[in-house]
Amino acid sequence: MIFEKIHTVPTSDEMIDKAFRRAARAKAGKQITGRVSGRKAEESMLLTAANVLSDNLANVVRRFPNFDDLPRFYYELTDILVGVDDLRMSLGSVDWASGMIHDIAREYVGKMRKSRDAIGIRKEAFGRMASIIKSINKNLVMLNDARNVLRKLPSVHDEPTVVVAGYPNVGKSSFVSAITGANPEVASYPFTTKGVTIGHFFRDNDRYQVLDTPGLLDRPMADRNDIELQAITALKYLDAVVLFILDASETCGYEISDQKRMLDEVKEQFDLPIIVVANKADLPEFKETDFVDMKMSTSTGEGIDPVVNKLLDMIDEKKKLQPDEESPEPDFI
Ligand SMILES: Nc1nc2c(ncn2[C@@H]2O[C@H](COP(=O)(O)OP(=O)(O)OP(=O)(O)O)[C@@H](O)[C@H]2O)c(=O)[nH]1
Ligand SMILES: [Mg+2]
Repeated sequence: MIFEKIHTVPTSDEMIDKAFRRAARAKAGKQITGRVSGRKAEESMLLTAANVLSDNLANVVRRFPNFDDLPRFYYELTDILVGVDDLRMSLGSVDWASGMIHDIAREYVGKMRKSRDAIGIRKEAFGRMASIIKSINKNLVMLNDARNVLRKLPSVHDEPTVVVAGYPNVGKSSFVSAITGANPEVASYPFTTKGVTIGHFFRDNDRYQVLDTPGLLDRPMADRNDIELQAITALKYLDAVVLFILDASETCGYEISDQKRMLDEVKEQFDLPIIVVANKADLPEFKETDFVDMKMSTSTGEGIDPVVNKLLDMIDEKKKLQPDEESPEPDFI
C-alpha cells in the first residue's frame, strides 16, 4: 500500500504523557547514581522531554509522503478524501511545534544554569511545552484521521493500465480473471462498497495492470454524488486505456440502449482511448450492434486474445503520443 508507512498519529495528551514519563525516568536514573546535582537531574529531565517531543513531531511529518512526488492519481484521491491543502497546513503546524519545543529547551536550560530554582524553571518549561503541543491537537487529530483514510487506498501502480467499465453482470470480472489468470487482488476503495479488483498480466516481459471498479463505472453518472464523480475523474490520471464491456445478450438485465447511454457518458468523462467489446457472443440471445468494435465470450474464451492485442496496441499508440511518459512532469506543482 502506498500510504502504509504512515503510523498512527498520537494525540497531544498521549505525546505529552509519554514525554513526561520518559523525563521522570531520566531524572530517576540520574538520582540513583547520586553523583549529579539536583540541577543536572532537572536539566536531564528537561532535555529528555524536549527530545521525545520533537522526535515524535518530526516523525509524524517525515512519515507522510511528499505530496508533490505522488503519482497524480493518488494526489487527486488524497485531495478528494482529505484535502491536500489541509494536510499541508497540519503538517506545517506540527513542524512549527517541533521547532518551538527545541527553542524552549534551549532557552530554559540557559535559565536553569543561572537560577537556584531548577525545579521551578523545569516546571515552567514543561508548562510551555505542553501548551505548544496542546495547541496543535486539532492538527494531530486531523492527520490521524487522514492516515486512517489514506492507508486503505489500494496500490494501483503507475504502469500501463486497462480500466474495465460496463454495467453489472456484463462479464467484467470474468474478463479480468480470464486474462490475469489466478485470483486478482481485491482491495478496498473508499468510494465504493465493492472495492477495486487489480489484476496483472505479462506480454513480452512487460507488466500490465487491469483494474475493475465495480460500483464506479457501472451506473449512469446522474445517479452519482459529487465524491463518486471525483473518484471517477481521478481514474483519468492513470496511464490507462478503457475497455467498455457491453452485454449484447442483455442477460445481465440491462437493455443495450441503457448500456449505450453509459458508454457515451464514459467517453465524455475520460479523455482516454476506449474500445467497446460485446460480450456473451456464445449466447443465442446475442445481438449484433453497430457501435461495438469487437466481440468475445469470456465463457468460451473466443475473441479474448484479439481484444487483449487491441488493448496493447492502444497502450502503445498512447505511449507514442506521450513520449515523455517515462518521467511525467506533474502539472499540479
Ligand atoms: N454465457 C456467458 N455468460 C457469461 C459470459 N461472461 C460472463 N458471463 C456470466 O455473467 C455473469 C456475470 O459475470 P461477471 O464477470 O461476474 O460480471 P461483472 O461485470 O463482473 O459483474 P459485477 O461485478 O456485478 O459488476 C456470470 O454469471 C458469468 O458467468 C459470457 O461470455 N457468456
Ligand atoms: Mg465483477
